[in-house]
Amino acid sequence: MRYRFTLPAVACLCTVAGYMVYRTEVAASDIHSSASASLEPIVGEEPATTAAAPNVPPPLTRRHATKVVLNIEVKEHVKALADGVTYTYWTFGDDTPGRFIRVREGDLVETHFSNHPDNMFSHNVDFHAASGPEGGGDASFIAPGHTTTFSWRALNPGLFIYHCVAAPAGLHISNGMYGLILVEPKEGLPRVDKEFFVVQGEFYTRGAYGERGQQEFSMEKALKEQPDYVVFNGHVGALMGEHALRVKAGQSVRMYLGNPGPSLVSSFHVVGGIFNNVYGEGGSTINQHNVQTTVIPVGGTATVEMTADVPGNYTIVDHAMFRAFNKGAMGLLEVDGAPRTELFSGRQSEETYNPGTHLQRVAATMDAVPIPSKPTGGANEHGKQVYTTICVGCHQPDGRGLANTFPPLAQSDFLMGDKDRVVRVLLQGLSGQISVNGRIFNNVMPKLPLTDEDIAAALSYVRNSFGNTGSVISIADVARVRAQLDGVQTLTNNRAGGT
Ligand code: HEC
Ligand SMILES: [Cu+2]
Repeated sequence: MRYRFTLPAVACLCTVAGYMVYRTEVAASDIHSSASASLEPIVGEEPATTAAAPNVPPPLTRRHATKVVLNIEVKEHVKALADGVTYTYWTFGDDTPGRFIRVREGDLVETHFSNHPDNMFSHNVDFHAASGPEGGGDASFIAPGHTTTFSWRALNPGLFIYHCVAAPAGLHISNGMYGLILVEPKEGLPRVDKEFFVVQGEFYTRGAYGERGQQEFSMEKALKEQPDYVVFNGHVGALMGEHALRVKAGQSVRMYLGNPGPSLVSSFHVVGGIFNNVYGEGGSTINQHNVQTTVIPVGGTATVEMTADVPGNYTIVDHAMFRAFNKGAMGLLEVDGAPRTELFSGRQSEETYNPGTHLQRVAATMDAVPIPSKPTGGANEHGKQVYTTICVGCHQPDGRGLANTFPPLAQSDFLMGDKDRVVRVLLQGLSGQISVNGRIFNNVMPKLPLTDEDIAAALSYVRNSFGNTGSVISIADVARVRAQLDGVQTLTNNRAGGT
């Protein structure tokens, strides 16, 4: 209205009107001002179109804005977080994530929000798709046994998170209070063959990952942002096995991705796949093509489109790999179809390859390591020297070895058991399957260039280091075992040339 006063008095009414119309158009497309002239009229009313994870309701065919009636009921209930692990989830509807909601740009979303009387806590909902204080957080905040209604216009197209923002919001999100809402642009989205939605979220439990039984929320881990669980669609395995996402080769797939966090940014990746199109951060335009890994910010989304032409299993991960392999952030996209060997051959051949193994090379360099023939100090210091120059490369400075490769000497039942057997290992080398503390190792320890003094000192040292306490092994012990073995070819020699 103030423009009217800035215009010269001579300006005719039609000029004013024309200016006003022009201004309204700019506002509507660029910033969605609240100018009521830009709002489409609401025609009719219908229940909200929703679907449970990982399914997405079908595209809307409606070409006008309407009143969408959305009902959400909050529940606090025990559900399986992983096999044998339970957690008290707080959910929008029956499960985490809440249902995928699909509305059209311009729709009026009349939200009926109910907090079940069996619940213990007050809750609310913040729609990132809504423009207004707290996205409705304040308008919807209610105690158990209450229900509230508020309405908002879905003015901006895009993919949005909704979540509980009741204090402490991090706790309510950690407990599973989130979902996705798609505001389709007026003209709709390009059609694809399959649509899914995947929401990544964290769980902070007192017990470590996989610890059985009911798990309580750990505020300590939450404050450190160190979850034991990072999962897709609320549960370990929600997209695995019979719940894997299934498509046919060549079908176009759109995945709506969300990340309520509460703390970790997701590096979303489909192993073996490339995203042809990415709607970055879940906005309304494709802003990138041919993307390997897309980022989903905390409290944000991303929409990706891909087509897998080659059949097979495509693993879905947060590429921060320890989350994928050790905390649950893994799913599966199964692509059915006839082989496409012209695109991807699969394994074409396999033969043995032996340019000389690491162990053989280490053994070869051993000859070059000078080892004092006489102890420089007490037996223990000599033993320590042998250990830190020779044994350390494989058994590690802390004596703990390397998983599946070099057995531990720290608290090793093998080392602390039969003395003569241990002396034989040092005299001959060792190959074939052995068991150390119940774990199987099947590797080669080469025969090392050691004198009887070196062996006695080294074994006495390791049997009294890394938390071990045991009897010493004397030079006489080594000499006795050597005499017994006299003439026996070493295992290392037997193995030379590889198997
Ligand atoms: C080149 C790597 C390498 C070096 C160097 C090496 N080891 Fe080993 N060691 C092995 C491997 C591999 C095994 C297990 C062999 C198997 O699986 O059959 C082993 C097994 C052993 C075992 C029996 C299993 C256990 O954990 O108790 C003892 C004892 C042992 N080594 C002591 C030593 C000592 C002492 C030295 C230094 C003088 C040494 N090793 C140097 C690789 C090495
Ligand atoms: Cu809540």
